[in-house]
Amino acid sequence: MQSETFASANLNLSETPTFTDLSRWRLRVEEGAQTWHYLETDEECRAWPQTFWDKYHLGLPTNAPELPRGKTPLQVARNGFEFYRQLQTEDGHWGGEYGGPMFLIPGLVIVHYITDTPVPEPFRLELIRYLLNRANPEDGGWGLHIEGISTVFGTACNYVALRILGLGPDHPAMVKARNTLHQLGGAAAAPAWGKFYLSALGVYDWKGVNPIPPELWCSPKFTPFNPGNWWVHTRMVYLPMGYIYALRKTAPLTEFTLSLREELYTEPYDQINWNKQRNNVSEADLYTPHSKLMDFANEALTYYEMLPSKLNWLRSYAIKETVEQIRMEDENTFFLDIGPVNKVMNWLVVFYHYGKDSREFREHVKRNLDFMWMGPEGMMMNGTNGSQLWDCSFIVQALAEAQLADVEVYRKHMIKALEFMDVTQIKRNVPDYQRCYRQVSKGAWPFSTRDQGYTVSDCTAEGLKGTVTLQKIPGMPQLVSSERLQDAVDVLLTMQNKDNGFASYETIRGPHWLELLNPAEVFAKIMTEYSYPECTTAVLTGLSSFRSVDPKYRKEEIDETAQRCLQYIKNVQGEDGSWYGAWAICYTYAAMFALQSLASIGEHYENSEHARKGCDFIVSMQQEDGGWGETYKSCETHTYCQNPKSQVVNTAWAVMALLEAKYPDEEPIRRGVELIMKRQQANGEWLQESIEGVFNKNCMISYPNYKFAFSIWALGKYAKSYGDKTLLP
Ligand code: LAN
Repeated sequence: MQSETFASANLNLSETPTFTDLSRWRLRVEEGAQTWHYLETDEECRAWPQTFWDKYHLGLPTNAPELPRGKTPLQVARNGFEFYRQLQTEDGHWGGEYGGPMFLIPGLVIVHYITDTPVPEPFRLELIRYLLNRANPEDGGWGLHIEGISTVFGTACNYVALRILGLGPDHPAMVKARNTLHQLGGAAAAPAWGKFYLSALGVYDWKGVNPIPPELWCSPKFTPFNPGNWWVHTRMVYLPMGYIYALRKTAPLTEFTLSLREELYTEPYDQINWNKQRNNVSEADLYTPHSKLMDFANEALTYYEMLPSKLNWLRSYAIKETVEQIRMEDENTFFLDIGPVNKVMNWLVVFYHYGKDSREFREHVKRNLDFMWMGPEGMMMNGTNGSQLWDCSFIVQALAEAQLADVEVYRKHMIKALEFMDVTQIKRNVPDYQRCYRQVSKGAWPFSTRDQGYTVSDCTAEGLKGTVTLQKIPGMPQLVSSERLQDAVDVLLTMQNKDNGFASYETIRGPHWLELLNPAEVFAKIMTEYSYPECTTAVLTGLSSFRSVDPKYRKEEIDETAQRCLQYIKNVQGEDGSWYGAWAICYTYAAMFALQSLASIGEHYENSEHARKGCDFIVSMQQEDGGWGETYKSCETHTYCQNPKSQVVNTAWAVMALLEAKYPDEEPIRRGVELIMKRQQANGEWLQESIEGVFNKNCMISYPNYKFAFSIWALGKYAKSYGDKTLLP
């Protein structure tokens, strides 16, 4: 048994510790990278005072001044920016939490434990605060995301995380969570990724985990089984998982993990029939059941894993390839990796492969910080290293629409934003990019920061639009040259799919039947790329914005691409006139994009069947109070689900959709606009409402900046169509 070195796991606190002093936290930003720092002394605090945005994000009083009440849409938009401009950080972007998923902190904390890397004390305390705050009040468990019902994945993993962070089994929150966990079937019924984390920690048996063969990386590039043909997030998660699984890496047993083995299960650990657990997934968790094909493949591979004479040379070769792919991913992203899941798993592989004294290990520890976000409820782990570029592109377009971008007092904000666009554009293809299955990236914009460096189709398009918008403001510096705008177009033109749409990071490489081999159980549509109305519209409008400043460059190709985008949009409209949104909630989000696509070629309510049906669908969902509100259930169930309370963000999307389509009746639009106006606070802000975003159908994610960008945008758009009328007394 290993010596008990991991300090906090032995604290066994039965009472909640005292959390940190929020007035000592500071956000540091550098070219978009966001890291939170805790200042220990008063002297340090005086030398580095809290900024407005520090206080805002921490939920401390900001003393933002009350503004004269806005009565017209543009006055309200301006008040909105009067508040929001105070949140722009010195590197030009708007920060914000990017939480939602509840399976990120456990991965991080478990790898801290396995690698015996202490969690810095203020972070440890605040992680505890966050997890306690995010437990579901009724049953004390956790879900897949912050608004979801308690699941085994959420409850088992966050229970373990809190235990590692220092809470003892007798802490009331642990007792409550454990009861819920046992009622759900105990940790044995965790879905695949939960089984993986728990096995790596040594509190689940690898025999209970369906095989994760790294050999797939050796399959020929042209076959669907080569992970290079899968959706990039899925392949990047299964890459390090394959290494850990193939070598059955497990932390040495300690008193602590022995105790967890007793706490997590409904029967004695030694009596569990592990082979039977491979397909045991709690009903609360299960979203995508295994196909027959998947079950068959798992049986065959399990049998193969038991053979002493399995192809060991192939396995060694596969592990070598895995290590090489991980090395490239780490180096190419400056150890940020594509997202928080593979980030911590790669860190674990680096621990086993290169050791704790390696440069790779140290770099990983350093860049963990980029994912941590501090808020009033404690510290969370973000779904990416932020949403910097994405949010910045939206707000500048919104300001242009609301006639605020060229207001002299806001010039300094616009210059800062442009500087941020400039540094964030990706200037290179990663070395040997085809060897690591990467899309071209020179000229693209990423979702978050340049270091992360992954091309995303719609981020490139929004970045392009944002940049063009800013550089069109009279007197602005032209920081991004026309060659660099052309580079962005070059990237986009490589990304159209055969079905005419645009996907997220790459073109669709593998066949969609690969979904039959989706092993994740809690997510859907993750095996390949798909085309999306959101991404397709963004590219279409991005190209047209480019054309407004450079009409000649690759003109024919751009024309043809745009035509095909429209065909795609029309093709994927539902019978009822709706479009399904894959990246935010849900039908209102997609309608805004799709109707914008149609409008770009002059198809509106009066002259287009598609636009008419699209509008009628949206109008039919308007709520009594004039707003729109969908819940995340829309995404899960593929039917519009009303949120009992209308939402500012859904309302803004619906209003923009109807305005794009030139919906002939002003009344429903005006009522939506009035709702957005009424929800504004005296200091110009809008308050956080329900969660806005989604991925993989079933997991929600927060976009707190949307309430500013889309409200301002919708108000501006309304004023453009109907004039800046007095709507509020
Ligand atoms: C994101 C966030 C942004 C999002 C948009 C740009 C909005 C979208 O239009 C394209 C897809 C993209 C880039 C996207 C893909 C999936 C992400 C990265 C996320 C939803 C944020 C978190 C999620 C990632 C997969 C979370 C980690 C979980 C795994 C299942 C690996």
